Amino acid sequence: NAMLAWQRTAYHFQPVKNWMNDPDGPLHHLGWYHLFYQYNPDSAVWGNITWGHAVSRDLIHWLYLPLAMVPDSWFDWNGVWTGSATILPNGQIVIIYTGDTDNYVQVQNLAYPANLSDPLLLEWVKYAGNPVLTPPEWIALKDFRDPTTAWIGPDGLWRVTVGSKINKTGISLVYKTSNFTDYELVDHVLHAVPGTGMWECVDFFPISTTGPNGLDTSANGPGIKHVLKASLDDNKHDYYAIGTYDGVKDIWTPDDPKLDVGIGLRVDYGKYYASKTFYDQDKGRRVLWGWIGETDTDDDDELKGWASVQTIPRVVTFDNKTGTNILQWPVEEVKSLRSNNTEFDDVFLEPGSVVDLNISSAAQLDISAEFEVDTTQLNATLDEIKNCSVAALRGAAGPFGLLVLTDESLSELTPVYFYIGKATDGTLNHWFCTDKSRSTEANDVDKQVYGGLVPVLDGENFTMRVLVDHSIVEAFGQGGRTCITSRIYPTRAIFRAAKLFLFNNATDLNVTASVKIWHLNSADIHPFPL
Ligand code: DQQ
Repeated sequence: NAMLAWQRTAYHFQPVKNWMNDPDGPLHHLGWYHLFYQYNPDSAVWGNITWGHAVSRDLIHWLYLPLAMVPDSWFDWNGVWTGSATILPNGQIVIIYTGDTDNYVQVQNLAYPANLSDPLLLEWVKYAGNPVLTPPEWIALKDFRDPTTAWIGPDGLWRVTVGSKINKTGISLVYKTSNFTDYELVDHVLHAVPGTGMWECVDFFPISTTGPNGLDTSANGPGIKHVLKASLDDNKHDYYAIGTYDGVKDIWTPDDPKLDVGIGLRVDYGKYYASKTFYDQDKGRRVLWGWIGETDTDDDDELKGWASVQTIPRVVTFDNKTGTNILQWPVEEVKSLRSNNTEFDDVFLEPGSVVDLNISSAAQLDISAEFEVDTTQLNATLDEIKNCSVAALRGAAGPFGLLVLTDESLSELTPVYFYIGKATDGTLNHWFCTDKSRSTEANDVDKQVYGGLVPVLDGENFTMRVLVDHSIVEAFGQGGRTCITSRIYPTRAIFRAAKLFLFNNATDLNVTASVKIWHLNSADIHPFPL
C-alpha cells in the first residue's frame, strides 16, 4: 500500500513498531526525562497493554528502554493501563496505575522503582498488596480508572483523583492517603459535570496567574488557579476548565460554569486524546504530553506495522491577557533541531491569492507566521459563522493562512487558517482551523475540518506557529490559545515534494503576511545500547 511508507515522523516520539496510546507517568529524574506509554508489544492495534518506556535528556532525542511493566499479575492481567507518577519530598518515586484485572475489573495499583539511584529506572516493582484501590460499591466495575499525580492538601495528607461516571455524569473521585498503600475515599467528588459521560485520564494541576513559571502539583494559595482536564470517553476529546481548588473541602469550582469541563474549552481541537502534564522540577515548568491517534483503518495500521505518535511536549501557562484560557507552546528544546531559516516580510495577499513560498522538502518545518489585516474594512457584510468550514469556501473575512504539506499541483494540501466572522449576537469572533478535506488522495481516512474559536485581542495581529513532521501538523493559534493537531496521510506531498504556500481566500479582506520558516532536523530516537 503506497500511502503507508512515508508517514513515519522525523522528530515526534513513536515506537519502532506496533501500537501506542496514552502517555503515562512522565517525570524527570537524575537528569533524564522518562516517558512511559500504553503499548501493545505484539501488534499495531490496541491490546495486551503494557508500559513502554523511553528516556531523553531534552524531550526531543529519545532512547527506547525495555518495557517497564507488563500484565503479569491477577490485578493487571488484562492490561497495565494508564497512570501517573508522583515524586515524594524525600525523592522516592511512586506510580499509581489502573490494572484491568483477570476479571476485567478496574483497580488502582502501586509500583515503584527497584533502584532509585538508577537514572534509567529500568526495573519496576509492583507492590505486593495490590490493588490499593477497588471501585466503591456505587461505581460500576469498569468505570474506575487513570489516577492522577498525587498532591498534598492543607492537612498534610496526599490526594489522588480517579475518573469515573454516574449515569451520564462525569466525575472525579478523591482519595486521601499518607503512605500510598492505604486510602480513604473523600465523601464527595472533586467535581462532576452532567452529560459528559465517563472521565478518562483526569489531569489536575495548579497554574500561576502571576508569571510563566510552572508549579509543583501540590502548590496552592494566592496567585494560583487550578486546571481540571478530562478526556471524554463519549467523544474522544480532551476538555479543560480553569477554576479554584479548595484544599480544605477538596472541591474544585470552575471560574465560568458555562466553560466547565467537557462543555467548554478543548485542550486541542484536532486528533488528540488522553493528555497528561507533569511538573518539570529541572526547568520549573509544567509540560503537557498528548496522544495523536490514527484515523485510518486497523487493517492499514497492521499493514504499516505501527500506530500513533506523541505530540511534541508543550509548556502550559495561564494566559493573563485573556484570563480565560491556558497557553500551550512547544518546549524550547525543539529549536535545537532548527537548521536553515527563510524569512518573508510583508507579503501582500489580495483576496483570492495563493503564494508559493518556494520551500522544498517542506515535510519537516517549524513555521511562525503573522497576519496583519485592516480591521477597518470589516463591516456589516461579515458572515455569521458557527464552525470552521472548508478553506475553499470563501467568506468576506476569511479564510487566510498557510497551506502545509502541499504538492506542486495543489492536488494535496492542508490549509491552516484564521477566519473572522460574526457571532449570532453580531459581535466579531475569530476561528482557527485546519482543513483535512484535501490532505490526501487516500480513502478511508478522516477528512474533517478541525477548529475552534481563538481569542484575538484589540491591537493584536493574527499569529500562528505550525510544526510539520511528514504526517503530523501541530498548529498553535495566537501564542497557543487554541491548538489543533492533525494526523495527515499524504501520498504526493511527501519528502522533497512537500511544499508550503500562503493563501488568502477572503473576498473582502487584504492581508499582509510575515513568515519565518526553519527546516527541522530529524531527532535521534533509537534503542538504548544496553
Ligand atoms: N486508555 C487506557 C485507559 C484509559 C484509556 C487503556 C484512554 O486507562 O482510560 O489503554 O485512552
